[in-house]
Amino acid sequence: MDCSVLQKLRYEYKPKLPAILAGEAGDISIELGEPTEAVADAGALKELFKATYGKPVATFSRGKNEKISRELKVGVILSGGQAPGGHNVIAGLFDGLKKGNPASKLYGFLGGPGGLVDNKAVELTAEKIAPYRNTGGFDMIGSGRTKIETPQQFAAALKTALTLSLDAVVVVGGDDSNTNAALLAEYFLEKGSAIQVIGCPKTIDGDLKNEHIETSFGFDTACKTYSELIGNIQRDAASARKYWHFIRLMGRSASHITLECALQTQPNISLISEEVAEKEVSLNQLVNDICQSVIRRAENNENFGVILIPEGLIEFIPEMKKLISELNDIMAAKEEEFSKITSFIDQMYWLGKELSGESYTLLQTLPAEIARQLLLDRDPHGNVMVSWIDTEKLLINMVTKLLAKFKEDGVYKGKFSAVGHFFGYEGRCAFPSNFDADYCYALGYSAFVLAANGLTGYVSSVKNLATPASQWVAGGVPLTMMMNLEQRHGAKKPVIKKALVELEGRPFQVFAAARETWAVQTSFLYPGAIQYFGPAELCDQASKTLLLEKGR
Ligand code: FBP
Repeated sequence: MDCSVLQKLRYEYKPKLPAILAGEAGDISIELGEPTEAVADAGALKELFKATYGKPVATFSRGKNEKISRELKVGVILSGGQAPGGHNVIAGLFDGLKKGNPASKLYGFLGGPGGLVDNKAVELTAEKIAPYRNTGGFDMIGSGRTKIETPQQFAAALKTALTLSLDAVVVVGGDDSNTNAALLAEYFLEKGSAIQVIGCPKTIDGDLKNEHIETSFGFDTACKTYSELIGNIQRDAASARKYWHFIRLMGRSASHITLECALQTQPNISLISEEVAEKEVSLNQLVNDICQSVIRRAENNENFGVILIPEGLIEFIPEMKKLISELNDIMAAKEEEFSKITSFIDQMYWLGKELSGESYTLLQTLPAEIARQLLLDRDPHGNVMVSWIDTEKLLINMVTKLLAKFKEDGVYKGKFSAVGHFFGYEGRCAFPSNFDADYCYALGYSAFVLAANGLTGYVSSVKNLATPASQWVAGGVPLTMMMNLEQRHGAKKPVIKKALVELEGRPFQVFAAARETWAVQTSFLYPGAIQYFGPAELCDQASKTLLLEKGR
């Protein structure tokens, strides 16, 4: 098979493992802590998860453990958006299984959770896995966003697992997919089946994190990739001195990616959605703030700059949030009726009768292109597809108009020309950084240990990530511990609580302390491309967010 030089060298890379996982497989035992509680809504969740609620946190320690050498059959699913390192989760899981017992088997479900429902699986062998080790992408088995939610889908999933005589299913996914894993674990037990379900924390968005999950995999690589691109644009902007670049970054609701990229590259402005919500900043205020930075830089003859915009921003601007939430509820309740209205004008007319007066007026004042994007389909979990909304264009449009007005009033004398960008897919399948390659391999390996020990309703956890990999701490966290009830599709549903940017947290505080300066003075940093081979301080560094959160 043809491959690039980097591909070849990455196939040979040996991920670094926590010391506990690097030794003999049979030498890993499990310590269980105290029963746990959900982050909120404990009573309701106890009712919904009768069999799996409140399990203890599991930590691995040294000790003989015969369960590790059990012959196992495990199925693995890659769920949701791609994130660098998914292939290494599979490689770590596979290597663990084979080390435990060479007769154990791993199956990959094709195309995401739908593969489990429809029984589309392939056996994953050493030969199949070899060309994917330490590479980006999810193409080994594909991914999908099917949500297992109907009784028929749950029954079909169980049927597939029984047909393949599986001992466990490992779901590699974000908050929604791990919520699905928790529901599946509960369902299997409820139906009297011992088939276990174990999750793995994936998502470039970085919003699946808590005390036990220090980061989701893929965040590190995606942010480093975007930061390389932002740095390149900053150098172009500082060379040409004629454009303001508005760069929207993926990340769904949370602004972790934008904050991390801001810390890595020091652009002029970085909008943080969580702060916009907290301070109830209106769209007009936001636009005015951007204009003030443009004006002050123009006074220094710097008619260029870079602005980072989190893709979820629009959902956090108070008046937009209200509009989107009304639209979500209306579309959940009257999906069929709405889907029959085909023209945009008719859709707007219909919404005039459904939305509150305030929200309808706002919808009408938005550029038609943005209004149209807000009315597009929701994802299977009921979320508005924020990656389809061109917020950077909306801001460029509004900033251009306001600056023209300031010019008329004689307040602004500079030149303003803007270029919009959206970075998302560029970062999701990059070769995983050493951090992600090591972390994912360890997550996969830990998932094997959890499976061998018969645990279900757990997510694989590897902690202490700000230290060298040998000091990482591996174990499992009960999924119900991370859950609460939230409004989805017009009803309260159990979901894993998304971790948004904490304004009191160190990453935001460090950024906030410097941003006034960055807004006016050109303070750009140029991180360059991810380095895979070389000294540890260049190649193995975790994200700034993680290091700051861990007090480094
Ligand atoms: P996950 O939450 O599934 O990991 O997805 C992450 C993400 O990349 C978001 O940042 C983005 O909004 C979304 O996926 C885009 O979805 P799609 O790949 O379906 O276009």
